[in-house]
Amino acid sequence: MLRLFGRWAMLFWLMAAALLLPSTAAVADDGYDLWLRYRRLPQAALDQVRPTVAAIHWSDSDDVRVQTAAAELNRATAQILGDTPSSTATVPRSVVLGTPGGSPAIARLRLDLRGLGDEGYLIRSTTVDGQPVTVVAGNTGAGVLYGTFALIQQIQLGRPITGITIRSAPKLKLRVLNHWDNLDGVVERGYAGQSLWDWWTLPAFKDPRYTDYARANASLGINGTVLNNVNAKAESLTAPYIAKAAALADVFRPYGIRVYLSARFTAPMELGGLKTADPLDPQVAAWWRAKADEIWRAIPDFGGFLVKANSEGQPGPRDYKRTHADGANMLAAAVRPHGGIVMWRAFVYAETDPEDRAKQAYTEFKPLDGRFADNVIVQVKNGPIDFQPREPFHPLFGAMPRTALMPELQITKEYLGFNTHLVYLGPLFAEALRADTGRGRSVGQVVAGERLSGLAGVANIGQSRTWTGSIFDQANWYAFGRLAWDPAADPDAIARDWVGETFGTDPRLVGPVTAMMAGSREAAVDYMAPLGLAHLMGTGHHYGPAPWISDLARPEWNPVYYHRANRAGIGFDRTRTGSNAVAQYAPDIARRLANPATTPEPLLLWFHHLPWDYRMQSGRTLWAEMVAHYDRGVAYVADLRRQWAALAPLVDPDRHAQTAALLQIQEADARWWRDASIAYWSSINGLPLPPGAVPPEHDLAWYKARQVPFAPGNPK
Ligand code: BDP
Repeated sequence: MLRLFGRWAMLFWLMAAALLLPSTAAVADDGYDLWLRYRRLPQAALDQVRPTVAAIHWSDSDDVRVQTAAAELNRATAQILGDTPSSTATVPRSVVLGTPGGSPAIARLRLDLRGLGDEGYLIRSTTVDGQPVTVVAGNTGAGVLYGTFALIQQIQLGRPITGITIRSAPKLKLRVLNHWDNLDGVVERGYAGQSLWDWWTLPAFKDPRYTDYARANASLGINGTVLNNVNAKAESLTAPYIAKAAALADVFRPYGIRVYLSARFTAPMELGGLKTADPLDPQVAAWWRAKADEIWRAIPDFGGFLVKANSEGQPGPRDYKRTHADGANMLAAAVRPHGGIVMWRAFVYAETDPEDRAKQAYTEFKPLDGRFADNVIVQVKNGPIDFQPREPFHPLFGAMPRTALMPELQITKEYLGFNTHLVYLGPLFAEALRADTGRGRSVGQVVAGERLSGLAGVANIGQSRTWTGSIFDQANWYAFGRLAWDPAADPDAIARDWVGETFGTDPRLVGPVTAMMAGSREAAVDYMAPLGLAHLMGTGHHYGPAPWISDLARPEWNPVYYHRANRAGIGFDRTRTGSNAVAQYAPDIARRLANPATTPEPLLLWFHHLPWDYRMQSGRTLWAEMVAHYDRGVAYVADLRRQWAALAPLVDPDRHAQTAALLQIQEADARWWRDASIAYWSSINGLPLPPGAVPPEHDLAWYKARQVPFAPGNPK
């Protein structure tokens, strides 16, 4: 081996591996290893893999990301093959990593890397000097890193690694996690413990977990992270916090991950002592320019800012009678000299606006199409309201052809049972990205076609040993990353990969667990908010059912605002006779949604107020259909429990027990949602339960009295 590659002056990456790898000792199967669970393969698989991938890999590149890749591959193969690296030094085959620009070894192979862009990769079985090798190449170190993780995945999943050619490149440029982490360590809508960022001990102490976080993200192709909450504190832009962010950026850089910060619009007043934050005031613009310069001095590859403005009490340009474009463009000018970007959120609504909340963002942003600077990307939640179990796609997608838009998904399950419910979000994400805009392209295609493209996901990560508060919530982080790489990817195939990497490839386990995950989101919709209902949860915490709430100060924070149930019927009329939100969609879509008969049933009550005896496709009345959905949701969860129990022999005891316990909570919660909802709807419609339906366990007063004190993630 040494003789073979010696003349290419290759570097021996084992030393680097020892230096680069985090020292965190993995405790057996507590979930810490995520999907990067490099367990020894079964003997038959080992015999196949070992000759091709020895635990020593070579590159002559000095790109830090290629070095990271080599270190990761060494770590993976050493653990998977169960060998110590030195004992395999004589194995005469291996993997060569690198870029043509940085690695003479790769350059000599004259690989066709066209079309792979800055981040794509090629994995190829080939020969060098008559010796078989596996080559992982990209145009940049980032591509090599992603290709290496893809090769590791092949090995983990027992897929062939000889005779292969795998080419892949991301469809979206910005693949970004949004952490809603506060500087005091509390994570808004976080269900996995305190923030991963220990701001108190940064920048001096770089917790090894930061490196493992970066590894996990890089393995999915995630290339950016916004460190702090969109409900931002100005302090995150002070020198001490910039230094802390810089320390994190140093850890993430070798993994191809850039750091971004949420910016508070009034920071020039709070930190700079200015009298205004008016975006058209020259002093304000100068303050932001100087701030950007200061940040880039500390973090040379800083990505830019994320801004929540004029939403839920946050300050913004509207306070100065300026538009969102004025605000975004002022910041964009400040970051432009550094190649930075501004992600400007369209999650904007106001209680002072009597218009249907579902319409407000479109009304505000659509007229601004073409007015945003070219380094601004407008970040739009997948649906028009707020990360509900099911929403139609946001009408802004496809409606702003001269503006770059990036969808924002919520990975943390604020409205889907926190970390206690097993709800795999792959199908929700895919549904949002595949939605037909009525303009010849899906949401995913619209955004992938932008010159600046991206996908944001509100992170579900905290200090929990499982990272996400449960094993199955890891799959949601995973699915987000995979869909950010390829918005057209199949969520079931993603789940299958995750199960294989997380629990092992035993088909007796992979099939059933993938199937459990596949229907779990629909089950949550069924037991929480069937047929297009939304926003029925308890105030503040957003955990359990409270469709009866009607006394909150802001009208659009009350569930009754959304379901509009009365003796005659239920649902929000968004057709011409109501708010006419349907008119915000492309004509074909609008026409279909304007008529209950052509509205997809899963969205029926989002768009229509219908009588309780409205005839559904099943032949049932609407009321009977609603009850059937509640029952179906509860039955699915009961079934999840049974299936999981049966899998005990195939799953390690710790991870099995934790999941079993959470499923028990979920089943009780699903019944709670069903019973409380049915008790409430019956009190409104005065109808008897459909024949055969089991009455709620308690009366409505009991459900109304039930409190959810100290629920996690609820901002005070
Ligand atoms: C809502 C959350 C709130 C967030 C807000 C947002 O309840 O905590 O601040 O979204 O996205 O869903 O800004």
